Amino acid sequence: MLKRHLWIIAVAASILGAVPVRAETVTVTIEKMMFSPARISARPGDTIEWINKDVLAHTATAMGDWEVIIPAGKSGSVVLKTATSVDYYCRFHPNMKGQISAPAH
Ligand SMILES: [Cu+2]
Repeated sequence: MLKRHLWIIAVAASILGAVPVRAETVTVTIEKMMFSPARISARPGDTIEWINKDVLAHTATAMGDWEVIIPAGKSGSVVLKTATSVDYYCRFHPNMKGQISAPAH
């Protein structure tokens, strides 16, 4: 009986191990000229979505990599391609800064 239970656990573990990690969407709100939260963690394949609640347009710009323009009251998104940490800022308001870090393994 115990052997049978162990076999079921082993099968369940192998099935769970084979399921790829689902891509997630991480949302960042822009309000009062700030990214909130300013620091997020995300994996490659995850979508980062910025929701701009300000009456000004902003960007999320990772220098030399990607840029998302987020009009006033709108949202914009990017699919993360790299597993390294990325610093980004708003090109229109360079004091607005955010960071995307790789989750700890
Ligand atoms: Cu801005």
